[in-house]
Amino acid sequence: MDKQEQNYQALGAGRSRGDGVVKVTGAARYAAEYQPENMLYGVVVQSTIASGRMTDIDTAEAEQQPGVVAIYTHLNPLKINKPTAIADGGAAQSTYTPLQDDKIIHNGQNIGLVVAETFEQATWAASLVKVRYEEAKPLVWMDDPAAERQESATVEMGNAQQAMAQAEVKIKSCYATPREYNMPMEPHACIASWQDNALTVWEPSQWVMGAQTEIAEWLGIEQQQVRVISPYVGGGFGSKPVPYTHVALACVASRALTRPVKVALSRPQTFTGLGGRPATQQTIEMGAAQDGKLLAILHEGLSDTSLIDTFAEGTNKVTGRIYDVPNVYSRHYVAAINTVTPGWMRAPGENPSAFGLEVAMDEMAYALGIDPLELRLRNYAEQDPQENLPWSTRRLKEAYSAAAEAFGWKDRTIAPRSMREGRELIGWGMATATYPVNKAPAEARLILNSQGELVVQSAGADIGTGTYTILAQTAAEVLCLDSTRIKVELGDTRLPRAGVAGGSQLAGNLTGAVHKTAVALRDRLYALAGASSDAPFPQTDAEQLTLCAGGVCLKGQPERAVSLGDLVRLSGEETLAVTDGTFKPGESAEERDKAVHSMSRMTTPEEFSSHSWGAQFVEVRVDEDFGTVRVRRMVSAFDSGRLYNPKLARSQWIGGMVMGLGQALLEGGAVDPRNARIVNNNLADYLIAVNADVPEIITIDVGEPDHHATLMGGKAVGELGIVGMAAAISNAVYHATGKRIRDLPLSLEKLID
Ligand code: MCN
Ligand code: MOS
Repeated sequence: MDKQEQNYQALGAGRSRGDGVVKVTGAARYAAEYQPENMLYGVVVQSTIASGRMTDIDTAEAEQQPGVVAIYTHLNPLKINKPTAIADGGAAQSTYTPLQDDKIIHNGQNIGLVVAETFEQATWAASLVKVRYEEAKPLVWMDDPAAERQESATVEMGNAQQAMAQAEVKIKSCYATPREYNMPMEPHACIASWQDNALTVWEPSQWVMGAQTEIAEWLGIEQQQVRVISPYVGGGFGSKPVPYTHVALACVASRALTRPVKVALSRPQTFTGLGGRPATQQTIEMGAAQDGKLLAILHEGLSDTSLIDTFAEGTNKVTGRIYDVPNVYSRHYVAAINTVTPGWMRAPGENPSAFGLEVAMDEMAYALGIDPLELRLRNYAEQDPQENLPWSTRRLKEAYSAAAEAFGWKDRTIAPRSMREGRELIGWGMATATYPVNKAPAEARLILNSQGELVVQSAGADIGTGTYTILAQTAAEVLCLDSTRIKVELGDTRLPRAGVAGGSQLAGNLTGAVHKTAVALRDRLYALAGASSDAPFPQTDAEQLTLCAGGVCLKGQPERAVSLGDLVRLSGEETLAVTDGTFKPGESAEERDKAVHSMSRMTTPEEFSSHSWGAQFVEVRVDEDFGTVRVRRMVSAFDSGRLYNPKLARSQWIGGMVMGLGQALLEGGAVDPRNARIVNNNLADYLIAVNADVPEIITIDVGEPDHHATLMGGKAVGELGIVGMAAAISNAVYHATGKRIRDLPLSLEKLID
């Protein structure tokens, strides 16, 4: 990049967030902050048992309260159609439809909606709704033999049973993670407004076109009748890929009452109004030769799901992928219990899968008496062992050595409890992180006006990640404009087609789409500058033209540039708009729609195996008397390919690492065994990491552009940082204390037990 390009703050520059100022000044409007006229407030009623049926709902007293407009239950239902699940080509994570019958399948199930003139009136009236139940014994735990099991994913390589029998050194352990909750700052809240046979929904969304699909299905209307608006999202972490049932209730109520209806879940209601990461259990048996060569893995995992939907938290997503293990036999099962359908949470699958595998690697290192990093290097996979494909790029060795060096790993003494300072036991642990590169086509529109101002549009979301910023940077790179002056518009179904901000792929998908569109716009500008006889550069080929700061000029003659605004004026229009992207030319509108309204086109690169990689090191200090664990240092080196914006990529990586710290030490839904109710359903009792828990964090970028992975050379960023953290911390706690804790969180009582 030359000096001049750097001034454009183009792709690759570490500029600050374009949406930063509106967010910190409060000018950015979130879904529930819109104020359509004549709005009503809906409050959701949730069940207080986990299993059985409702025998009666008494709403008489509630109906008489001031301001109450309507109360909907299964006794006077509004019709909600069953949506198509993501797995079946739809967009729903849960297919539960409230109000349609008397069945109770989980505690905290949305069973009714109270609508009133004010939020307070609706809240009060909802508290007076009396539900009578016929209660059945709930299935609370996934290992209950009565819970129906389904096999969901199998990985089979070589002959693991046989190889295991011959292995000289073996370990076998069970690992567990509890139900975890995404807990974004912005709780789930939407406004639905039915007017003139069409519905507008302000809904915080990682995927507005998915929301459009599901809402249209619920209401039995055309997708075009639904507009979803979501310019800003106060975090999702996987909990806002698609709308949940409170949104269905808001939409049908608005249609029935022909007034806008706002429904905001209270924080406790978000614990059961939608899922979180399901609980997992896995058993890993690992066999190696004395020299540390891994020979076999036998693995069986389980995660919980609801009685009506299959959501698998694949505990074997990384089991056969990271190391060169010739023999792997791994199965993952789901068990159906009385819970809300669980869903995505940052690195679904990869995260618990890596927790098991990476703690097992540490256990194997100790069984062999080999340094844990050395063991990983001895089993380095030079190609993808599971797919038998070459890596597109894999700078994991570089990540190991850069992070180990920055951390000072060589000074570690291997024996547990061998490092201490005063009363504090010191533990150093490490783990590997990985996340795949996913891809899907997308579109963008670029609009240039006669003042030379550029707007970039896409339906894709910015959930706090940096989409606004990197799309301006992409256009800036092609068009030689200052990216900080380019306006970006996102998160609206009226904007050009885009898929989900999930699976850490949107940055790659949208930078690709904007790049292609910017090139198309540049070609239009060259044509305007040189095509006709009265053009600024009459009868000049595009090859002779170039872009220079704010204009088009002949190559080598930047002093005689024609401004972009003037070129727009030459076109005879006020603006020049170009829509393009990464769909194959000639693909029909229907095919394009299907691609972004479902996940049918989400793929991974074909000829190569493409993943991001990371090496994560931590230091913990454990108070020997009290058992308290503090993470003192976190050092991670990552290979995410080319970084579109190193400042924002670091922000993503450290966000993942902090979330992983919370997962390791604090997080876990506490389930009441009597009634399958989540007891700690609020942010006072459901603990997540806060600033005081977070130490110095060092991140190191070891990536290189990977054009086999994506058009612009970047790989996944958003979920990578969380993947290895819990294992690294667990391993560090073992090193400090000699105590191996295999079920998260690593809470105090488990340590002093
Ligand atoms: N980036 C980059 N270079 C790359 C790739 C990405 O600089 N090669 C930076 C960009 O700033 C980009 C961001 O990283 O905007 C994330 O890019 P990507 O990895 O493609 O992830 P998505 O845009 O698809 O975002 C979703 C991802 C997921 S799946 C979860 S879960 C998650 C995450 O992002 N939830 C988040 N990060 C989050 N960050 C915030 N603040 N809030 C959430 O809810
Ligand atoms: Mo992220 S959990 O894939 O939305």
